[in-house]
Amino acid sequence: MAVFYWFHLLLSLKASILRLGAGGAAQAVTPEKPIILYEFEGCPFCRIAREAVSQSGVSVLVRPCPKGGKRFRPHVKKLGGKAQFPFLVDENADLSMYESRDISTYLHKNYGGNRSWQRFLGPIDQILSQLAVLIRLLAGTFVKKSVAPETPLEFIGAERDPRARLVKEILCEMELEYHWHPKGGDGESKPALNDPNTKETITGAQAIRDYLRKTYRS
Ligand SMILES: N[C@@H](CCC(=O)N[C@@H](CS)C(=O)NCC(=O)O)C(=O)O
Repeated sequence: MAVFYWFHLLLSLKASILRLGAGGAAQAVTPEKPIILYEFEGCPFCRIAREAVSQSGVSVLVRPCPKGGKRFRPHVKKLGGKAQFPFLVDENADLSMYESRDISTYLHKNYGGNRSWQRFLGPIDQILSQLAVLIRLLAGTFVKKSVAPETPLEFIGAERDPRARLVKEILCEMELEYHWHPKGGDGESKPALNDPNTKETITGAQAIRDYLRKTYRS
């Protein structure tokens, strides 16, 4: 219902304000082989990694790992030895890593953008990220039942964009794998979703949320 959407959008805007502007989208960079990010929206450390993805402009394949999720969580344990998030796998460099700060440094060094000044706030940065999780009422933390798409979806929207956050929360809770492009190529400013499985393209966060629930909720 529209009223709920506006309520969540207001809270998401507050979450973006708490992040002091971090997570803007830089010029798009497409890596040769996929960079895979295992993460979940309701994790304050994962947000720091996502902000670095957005600010470096690099496209990544997101494999959402909400608490209780069974689709991708086991991959992380198998690949890295423990269930800790965020976890990044870069097939271009044949490496994988835990630790949000290491991921942030690595992405900026190898793909572009600069470390945001918010990182220098140290523990305050982490506290603000945690507060942003709380202000979003823990959205994107716990798994919801869904049907897995055969081919990963494609989503365009910056980390800083409060509307994009509302979509990523649903993608996360439903463990829907997606290629995340922080910045689109055509100057379109609204979040956009391409679904290669149904060949549909949807723009606008509310419409995308409705589409995901209608198509993939089980
Ligand atoms: N120092 C790590 C901390 C990562 C961390 O504690 N992540 C939590 C989620 S916020 C985690 O993996 N918890 C285990 C779980 O969710 O199963 C970092 O900065 O990346």
